[in-house]
Amino acid sequence: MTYRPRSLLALAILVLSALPGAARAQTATSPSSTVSIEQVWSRATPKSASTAAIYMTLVNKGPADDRLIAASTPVASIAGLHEMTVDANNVMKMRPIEGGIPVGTGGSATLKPGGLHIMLEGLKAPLEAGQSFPVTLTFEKAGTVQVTATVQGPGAAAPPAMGGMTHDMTHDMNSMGAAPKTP
Ligand SMILES: [Cu+2]
Repeated sequence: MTYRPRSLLALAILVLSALPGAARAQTATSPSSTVSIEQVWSRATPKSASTAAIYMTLVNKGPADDRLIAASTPVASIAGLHEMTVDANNVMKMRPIEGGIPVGTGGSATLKPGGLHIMLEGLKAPLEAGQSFPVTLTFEKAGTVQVTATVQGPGAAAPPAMGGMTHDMTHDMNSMGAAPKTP
């Protein structure tokens, strides 16, 4: 288990923010947390888009089950927990997840295109490839964790470190525009 003192994390954030073009750490662990967050990424959006999605992998190395219950980011007015499902007519739909995204002890949960994602609505500006932005995650037990999402190209199916994935389920938030929402 890794332990990162808060001051070291703060220093890392300072250093990283001073190097906008440099490679960024993609793993974050809350000082008191046992959930680590890996590969936080999003996709570039066209200028007219008001929605986007954030993907990541949550790994629970702690002794107790936990769940992601909320998210927020300054780049959008709403960040909701969504899942993508395929109905009986083979139509993909997404809906808010009631009760959050569970991450069992010793387990992990992957948010990825075509599945679980953090839905951004009310984007304040288009997301551009190469850009990064802060995301605050709230876990039932691990509490609040700050992570940084990096923006990949518009059609990216996975973050570069995981390259070579063959199935992009094309949950294309950009073309969905004003997608129907479940009240
Ligand atoms: Cu969604």
